[in-house]
Amino acid sequence: MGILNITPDSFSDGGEAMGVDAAVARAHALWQAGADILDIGAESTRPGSLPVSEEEELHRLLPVLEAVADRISIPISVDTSKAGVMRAAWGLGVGLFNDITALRGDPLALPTAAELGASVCLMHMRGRPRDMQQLTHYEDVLTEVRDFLAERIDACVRGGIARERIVIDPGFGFAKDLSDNLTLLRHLDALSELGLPILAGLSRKAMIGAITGAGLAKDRVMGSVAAALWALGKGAVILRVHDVAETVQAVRIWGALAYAR
Ligand code: 7PJ
Repeated sequence: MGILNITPDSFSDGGEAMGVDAAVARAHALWQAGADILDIGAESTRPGSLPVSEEEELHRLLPVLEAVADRISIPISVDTSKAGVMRAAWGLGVGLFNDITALRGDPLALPTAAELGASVCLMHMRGRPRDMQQLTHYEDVLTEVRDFLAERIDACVRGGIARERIVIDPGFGFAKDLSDNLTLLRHLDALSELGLPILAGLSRKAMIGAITGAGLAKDRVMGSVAAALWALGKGAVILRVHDVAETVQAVRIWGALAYAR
């Protein structure tokens, strides 16, 4: 899953607000580099970030979706918590919603995703991006994340979302310190008992910098690839990454070995 951030402030590729042409060019490049899914986000979710209005989110997102939809032929996911954004994006062919609040952020999100028949990615987080890094004290992070995801899966299924349409994600870096992230990654296979595909988002994150000393997000590519391969070995089937070409090359080697005799 290749990441396309169209926010002015996303932590690893931000700074420049992305215009439609630049966004389309990047989407195309991610596809050509071997992405199987494109994940487009118009609301920054990095630690400390503030929410944007639905109007602003749609204003950023819709022109890009319109331009991208008929230029690339891979499924598109939209990062959003808002039912209104889901509905508008669905109308433009988006089939997957990647919601860092696991459909808790907007009371209409779950019923809307159910009504549309959309697929959803449910991610573990405590609090909201603006305060989540004060909420990193766990008795047992693995059990808590697994129980949270189990509860959210139940809520979604009861609300009419088919199990087959749900992906789960431990939410690396979301209300977690380095040791929480390492515990979750080391034991990622513990989430396999929930019986759903696991997505891992490790790309360029602070934990990669903390371990390697790579202060700048753009210098964390090789560390991110290493972490992604570990995640694959522990059962992840979707890797959410900025550096698609590099990750695809590594995954090809991993796959050749995983399936060799
Ligand atoms: C994640 C995400 C993640 C899912 C972000 C970043 C911060 N969505 N959105 N999982 N991270 N599902 O890209 O570093 O880990 S935003």
